[in-house]
Amino acid sequence: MSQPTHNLTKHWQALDAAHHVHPFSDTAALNKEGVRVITRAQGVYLWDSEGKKIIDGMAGLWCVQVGYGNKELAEAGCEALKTLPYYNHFFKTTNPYTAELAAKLASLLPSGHEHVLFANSGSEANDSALKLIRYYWNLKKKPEKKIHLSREYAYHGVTMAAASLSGLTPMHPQWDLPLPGFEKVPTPYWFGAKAAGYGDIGEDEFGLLIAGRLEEKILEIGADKVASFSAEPVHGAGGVIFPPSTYWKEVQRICAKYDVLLHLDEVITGFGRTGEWFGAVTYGIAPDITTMAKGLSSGYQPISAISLGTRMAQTILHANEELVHGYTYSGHPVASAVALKNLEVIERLSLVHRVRNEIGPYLQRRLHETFDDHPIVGQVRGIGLLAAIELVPDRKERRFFADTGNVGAHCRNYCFNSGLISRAIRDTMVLSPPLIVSESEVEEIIAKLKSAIDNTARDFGKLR
Ligand code: PXG
Repeated sequence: MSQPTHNLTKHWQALDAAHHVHPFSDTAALNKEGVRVITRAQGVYLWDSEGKKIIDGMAGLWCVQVGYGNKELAEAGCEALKTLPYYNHFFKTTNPYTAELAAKLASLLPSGHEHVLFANSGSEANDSALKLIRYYWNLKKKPEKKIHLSREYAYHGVTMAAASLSGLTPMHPQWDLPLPGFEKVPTPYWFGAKAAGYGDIGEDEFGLLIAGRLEEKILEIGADKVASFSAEPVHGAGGVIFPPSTYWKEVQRICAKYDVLLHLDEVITGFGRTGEWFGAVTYGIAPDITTMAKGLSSGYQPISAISLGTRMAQTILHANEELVHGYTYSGHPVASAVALKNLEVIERLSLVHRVRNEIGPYLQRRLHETFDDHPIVGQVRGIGLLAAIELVPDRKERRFFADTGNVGAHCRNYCFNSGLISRAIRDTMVLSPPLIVSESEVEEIIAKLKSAIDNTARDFGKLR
């Protein structure tokens, strides 16, 4: 595989076209275009089957915290595969890797979160969290508290419940979702506020106003019927949207006032992405339940977790009955071993500190220096190693391009052709590089993005 040939590319493309249905893709259209075959990766770089080198500004799907090709993680997985390739936790059993991982997570999580359950993906974690929330209210003898609130623009995954929880509307019609019992509230997307008809409102004021919409929704439904409010500390796939400084405090006040459980989806924001171990710390949030995946194993193995805060743990762990839930692969030994090693590596390399104090501020500063005055950039925003650049027709106005997504897709194609992976969400270019990215690699990402945005501006008549 180290010297891929054109013939092999065609071979893999043909097999894939004949048999593989791709996630979030029009597979028939993709097959006409020809799928890209990624064959190896090292550090922040990927190589395709034609030998093209690509810098990964997205850490895979927001998950490869320690970068690709980390030998320690590979060896930890290999060792577990040889020692205990599989066993489950159903029959009065545990294994050393999973027990140690649970304890390690308890030491890193926000205070009060001492207990974790394991699953295999972010979607499963969120699905499990909703079940645990329902169970909690049943145990509390408030079975009528069953409505799950979440936000527009939220991405929480694709199972029936996680997709119902998600607020990205294209995720629903194909599957007759959301299920009954899922309701949405607006999100404090300040950059879009003017276009959405909120006028020239300040960011902090907007944060309070939108938090107030949560309160209105709870009152409209009746607090006695609302089970939970789910949210990402920062929206990821919905467009890398950061909360105004007023927002989370007010949301927590409202949840406490109406006895609504707060479920924090840390699938993207966990494990250093925002410069703390968890987004809860960055934004001062005390959740009742959290879900995590992705960076937990740096994506090297499929594993996710759900942590219970004191209140939920005390109730659920003292129910004096069996918890009728769990997956064949909950706390898989190989995935647990890799996740455990991943957390050890993140700690030993001080990656969280590095994101908060060094490489995160460096990335943010360079993005501002490069794009603040660009004719088609309306806003540069970010924290840690998470950033977004809003492409707009006029940089002075918070207004979007008419044909949403077209300019973003155009820019993303330029990025890819120059060997950079950046995501376009609508017309927002987003970055979420591995936490080990160096300053010179940040410069490479920014130079390629700059050239892609310049070319895009030229093509749309905004730059000569
Ligand atoms: N919660 C959040 C916040 C996520 O970002 C999930 C849950 C679901 O995780 P799983 O492991 O079930 O995929 C996610 C996943 C994108 C993209 O295009 C983002 C995700 C997944 C796939 C694509 O940005 N996030």
